[in-house]
Amino acid sequence: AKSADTSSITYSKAQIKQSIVKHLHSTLGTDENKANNHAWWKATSAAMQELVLERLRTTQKTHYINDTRAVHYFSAEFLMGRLLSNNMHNFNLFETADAALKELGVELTDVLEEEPDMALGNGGLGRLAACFLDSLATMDLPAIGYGIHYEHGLFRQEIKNGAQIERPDSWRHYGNPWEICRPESIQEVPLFGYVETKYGANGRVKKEWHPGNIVKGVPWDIPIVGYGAKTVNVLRLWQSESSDYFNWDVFNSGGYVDAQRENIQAETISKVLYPNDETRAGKELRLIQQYFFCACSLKDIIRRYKRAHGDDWSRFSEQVVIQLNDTHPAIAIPELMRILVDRVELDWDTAWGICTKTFAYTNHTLLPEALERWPVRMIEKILPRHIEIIYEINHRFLSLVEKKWPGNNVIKAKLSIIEESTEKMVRMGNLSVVGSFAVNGVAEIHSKLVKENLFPEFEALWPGKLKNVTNGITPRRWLKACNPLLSELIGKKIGNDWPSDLTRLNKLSEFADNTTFQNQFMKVKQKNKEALAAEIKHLTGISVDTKAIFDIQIKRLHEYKRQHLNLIHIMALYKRLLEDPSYDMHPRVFIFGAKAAPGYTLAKDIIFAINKVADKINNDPRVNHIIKVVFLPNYRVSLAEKMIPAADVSQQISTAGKEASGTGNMKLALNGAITIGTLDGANIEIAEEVGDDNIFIFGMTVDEVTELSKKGYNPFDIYYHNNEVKAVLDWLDTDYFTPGQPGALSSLKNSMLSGGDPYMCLADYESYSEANRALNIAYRDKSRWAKMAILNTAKMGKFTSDRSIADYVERIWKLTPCTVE
Ligand code: 26M
Repeated sequence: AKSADTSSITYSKAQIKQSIVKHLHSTLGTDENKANNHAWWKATSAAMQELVLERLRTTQKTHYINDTRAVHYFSAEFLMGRLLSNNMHNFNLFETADAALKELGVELTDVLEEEPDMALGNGGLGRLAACFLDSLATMDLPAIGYGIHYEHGLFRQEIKNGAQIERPDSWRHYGNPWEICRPESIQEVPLFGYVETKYGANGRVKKEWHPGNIVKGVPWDIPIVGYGAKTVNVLRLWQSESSDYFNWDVFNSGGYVDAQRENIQAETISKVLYPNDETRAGKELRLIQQYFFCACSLKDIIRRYKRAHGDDWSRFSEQVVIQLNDTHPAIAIPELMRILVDRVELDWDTAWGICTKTFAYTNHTLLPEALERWPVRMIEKILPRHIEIIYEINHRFLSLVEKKWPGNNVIKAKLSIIEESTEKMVRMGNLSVVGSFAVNGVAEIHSKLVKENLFPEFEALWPGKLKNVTNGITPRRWLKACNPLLSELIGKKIGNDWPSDLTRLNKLSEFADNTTFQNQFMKVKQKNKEALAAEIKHLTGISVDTKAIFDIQIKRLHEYKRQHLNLIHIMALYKRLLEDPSYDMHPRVFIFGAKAAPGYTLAKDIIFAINKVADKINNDPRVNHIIKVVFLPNYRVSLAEKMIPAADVSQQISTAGKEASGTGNMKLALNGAITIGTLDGANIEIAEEVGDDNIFIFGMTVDEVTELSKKGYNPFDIYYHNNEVKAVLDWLDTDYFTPGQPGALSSLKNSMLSGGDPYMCLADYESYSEANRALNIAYRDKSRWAKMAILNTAKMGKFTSDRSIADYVERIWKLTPCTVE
C-alpha cells in the first residue's frame, strides 16, 4: 500500500506563500491589502494548479512513451464538487498551505468556501464517476474521463414558504482556475441531414451521411490529481459552439427539401444539465447532448490512437477500453460502427469485433421509468445513419437469438433492440448489452437482479458477460478531507496509511471496547455536530440541541427512497409526544437534504410537507426540546462534506430492490454513523461487513416485496389496522401543518393510499417504527453506541472506490498501472 509519498514535490511554506502572492499580483492583478477571500481562493488555486500542471505534463509524456492501454470513462455527468481542498490533500500540502495563508492573515477554511461546487451531475451516478477518477489517478492507472462542459450544472435550490424553487447554477461565472481550454483538439460533430446510398466499383454498397448541421466541440481539461500526486489524469469536457465555416446556405442551395432542414442553436447543446435522475426526459436536446459528447470523445480517442498506430486497427481494442456510465453514452456504440464501416471502410464483422471488444456498460438502475428508450423517429431525424446501423446490429443479433431459441418470437420480441410498440423505440439498455463485452451492476443484489430480471436471456446467450462491481467512495474526500478531526484521531491510533488502503481501518476494531478511545471518538463526533449545528443555524435560523441524535437522510428526492416514510414516522413520534408527554425518547434532530427534479410534482410535495411539518414541530414548545426537523436547502457535494461527519444515524430506507447501490450509505458509515436501513443495494454488503449488531435492518426483503406485489398489495389494509398510521395520514388532510390551507399536504396521503403506495411505505412502517425504537434504546447506552460507531468506521474498508476500481481492472478493463517518474 502506498501512502501520500510526495517526495518528488516538496514545497515549503515559504514557497507556497510566495507563489500565492505572485498569482495575487500577476494572475489577479490585485494585492495583499485589497484581496478578498475570492481573490485569495483564485490565487491559492493558481498556485496549486502550477504544481498540478507540471505533474500532468509528466504523466502525459509517460503514458505516451509507454503507449499505455487506458480506460475511457464516458459519462454524461461528473459531480466533482470543489477541487482546491482535494488537490491540496492529494499533494500533501494542506497543512503547509494553511500555515502559509495564516502568515498572510487569511484563513484557509474561509478561502475554501469561496469555491463554487462543480455540480455537473444529478446524484449518485455523477458522484461515482468523480470518485472513480480520484481512484484511477491514485492507483496510477491511465484513464480519461469524457463528458459535457455544461455551462449550468444542477440547479441551485432555494426554499420559499417551504417549497423548492430552482435557480440557475453558474459555476464558471467568475472563472474556473482548474480548467484549460484546448482549441487545438476541437472536434466537429455532424447532425441531422440524410444518408445517400452509393454503389462502389467493387459492387459494395457505401453509405454517405450528408449532415444538415455541423457543430464544434471545444475540449476543456480538468486535471485529476491522485493521492500522493504522482499520476495526474484528465477529465475532458466538451463545450458546443457553432461551426463558423459550415454554411447552411451552400448546403441548402443544393435544393434539398425542407424536411431535412433541421437546425440547432449549437451553443444550447452544452448549456444545461438535465436535472432528472431516475427518469427519462425524452427530449431531442438530451439525445443530441449524448451524441455530441460521444462523437467528440471517440474522435479524440481515434486521433490519439492513430498518432501511435497509424491505420493499423487491429490493436485498437488492446489500447482502448470505453466504460459506458449507464446508457447515456450508448449511442457511442453505433457511432464507432459508423466510423469503422463508413469511414475506415472495414467490413461489418471486423468493425463489430472491434466494437464489442472495446465497450463495457454499467447499469445503475432497474426502475422502468429510468431505462432509456428513444423513439426510432427521433434518432432517424437527428442521426439518420445511426438508425440504419442500429437496425443492422439488431438484425444480426436477432439471427443469433433465432439460432439459440429457434422459432421463439416471444424471446425475440423481449430481447430485440427495437421495441415494436405503436411508436417504435430503441432500447438503449439492450443495445448496450449487445454492443459490450461486459455488463455490470453496482452492488451484489443489484447485479443479481440485473441478471435475473432485467436481462435474463442475455445471461444464457453470453454466460459470464453479466458481472458485479460493488460501488465505492474515495476515502480521501469522504474522510480525510471532510473529517479532519476523525482523520487525526485515526492517524494517532493506527498510522496514516489508511487513505490508500482503507482495509487498515479494521485495526480500529481492537479499540472498539476501549473506553478512552470510545470517548475520544465520540468527542470528535460531538465537535462535528457542533460545527453542523452552527451551519444549520446559519442556513436556516434553527437552533438544535447537539446532545440530540443527529439523524440524517441526504439523497435525491424520490418516492423509492421513501423520504415520506421517514416523515410519517416523525409525525408519529410527534403525536406520541403530544398524547403522552412522558413518552420516552432521546432528543433527536431529523435532518434532510434533497433536490427534487423540477417536473416531479410529488417529490416537490414531499419537500413541502417536510418543511411544513418542520415548521410546526420546531415551533411547538411541547416537543421542540425533543424533536427538531431541519431541511437544509441546496444539498450538494460541499454541503454533504459538512453534514456527513456530524451524523449519528444514516437513513437508507428504500424499498428493497429499488436502490441499485447507494453510496451515501458508505460515506455516512465511514464517518461513524449507524445505518437504519432496508436490505437493499449496498446496505446488504454494509450489514455483512459491520455485523447485525451494528446496524438497524428493517422491512421487507426483495423476495417479500415481490411476493406481496404478486399477491396484491393494498395499503388500506394497513391504514385500517394500524391506528397510528391512520391518524398520521389523516393528519395530512387537515390544516394542522398548513394553517388556513387544508388539503395542502393531501397528495402525500393519497400517494400512500388511493395511489396504491407504489413503494410500500405502509407495508414497512411497523418494522421501521420498531427499528427506530431499538435505535433509540441503543443510543441511550453511550458505550454501546460508541462501539457501534467505531466498528462502522473500522469495517468500511471494502467500500473504498480503490477496491471498486481494482475490481473493474481485474474483471473488465485489464489495465496495468503506469508509474509516473
Ligand atoms: C436520464 C435521462 C435524461 C436526463 C437524466 C437522466 C439521468 C441522469 C442521472 C438518469 C439517471 C441518472 O442517475 C441515476 C443514478 O444516479 N443512479 C444511482 O447510481 C448510483 C451509482 O451507481 C447508485 O449508487 C444509486 O443506487 C443509483 O440510484
